[in-house]
Amino acid sequence: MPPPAALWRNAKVVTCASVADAATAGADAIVTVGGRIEWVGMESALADERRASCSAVHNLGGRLVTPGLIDCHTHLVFAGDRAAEFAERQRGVSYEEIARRGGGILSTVRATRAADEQELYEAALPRFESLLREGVLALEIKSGYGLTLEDEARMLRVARTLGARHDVVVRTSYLAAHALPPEFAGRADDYVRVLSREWLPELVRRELVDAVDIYCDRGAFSATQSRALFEAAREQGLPVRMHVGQFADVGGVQVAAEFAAVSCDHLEELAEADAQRLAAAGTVAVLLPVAYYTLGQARPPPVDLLRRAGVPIAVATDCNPGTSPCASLLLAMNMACRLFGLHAEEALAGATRYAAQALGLAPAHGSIACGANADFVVWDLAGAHELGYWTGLNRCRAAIRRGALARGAL
Ligand code: DI6
Ligand code: FE
Repeated sequence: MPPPAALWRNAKVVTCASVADAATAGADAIVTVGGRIEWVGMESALADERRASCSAVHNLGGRLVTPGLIDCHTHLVFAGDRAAEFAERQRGVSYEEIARRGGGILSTVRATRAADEQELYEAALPRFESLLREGVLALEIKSGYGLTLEDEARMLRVARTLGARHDVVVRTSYLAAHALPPEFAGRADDYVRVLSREWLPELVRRELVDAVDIYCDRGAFSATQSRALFEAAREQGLPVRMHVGQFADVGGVQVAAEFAAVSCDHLEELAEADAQRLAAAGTVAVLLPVAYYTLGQARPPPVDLLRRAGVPIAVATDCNPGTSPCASLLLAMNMACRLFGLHAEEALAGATRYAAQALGLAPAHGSIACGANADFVVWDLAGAHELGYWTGLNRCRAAIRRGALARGAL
């Protein structure tokens, strides 16, 4: 017997197949079969035969439908919090100064190392669920607060468990190159060698790593160290990505482009020639406006330069305890519009189509198209431009995952 087909009708379907397709509804009906989208278009053009094959018909009441949202950059697995540092920063101490004193990332490393797997899972769960309530159906989760083989492995296992228990697509990124752990103080090159040559192959063997990331910036790792890591990633056949240009341009983008990185994230500091390099390499620029906002940075990423160069732009939460204590992708979209000047459709495409590309999930995810997974969201909103307009108001009505209702009600 063929799998059952369903017709989802009377909808404003914003397909997000491109930025232009994230602006307005290009269809009013979807046919799903066995967890995939078999057809999308105007119902008036639906062939009688195909309509007759649909054993279920869902009337969506004229509501907005978008692809499932995708948060392509999170550090949501960690223990503890850094609220005290937030208070310190309010009194004028800088993020980089706090990090130099052994606070910052290393303070979360201490808390995360002290937490067992169950504690880490329970700490991450509210953040994870907050994203799901907003219609997030796929997300990336990084390691990077363990900084030993087994502590990184534990973070990555928790990420896998979150995805499996909630039927959400989770892609992991190995970010041991996040900060220099105290055991390696003064020996950054040694640390990069160990995490690249010893830990990475072992974590790949345990099937815990989908991509490799590095924090390449002033006060973090260098372009040369990034190259060493990326060579090891290439030997493992893994895609690479890079936190780069958050505070300073230390030459990371050139290395990222050379390795055809799937994404470069932050990019507040980006040279014109490097924007061209990203475009030529097919690398997605992942903008993280909540981190920019939390740190009160002065210079936004050069969005116009990215547009002119033709670099695909994604938007993500960067959910982390230091610079982005935020578990709302809708808020990140709002801030991408208000603080970085993204257009509404660019923010939506950035949280669907291009987020999927950054995670290697396109074209199966991130757009409503024939052959894609039937993962989409029904909103109590009149149009896609309203998604990044509201703050503190979540109008996600229902999430459909692989053609079945996963959350909410129709
Ligand atoms: N992502 C990161 O990994 C660092 N900044 C960012 O945007 C910092 C994370 C942290 O402070 O814990
Ligand atoms: Fe980050």
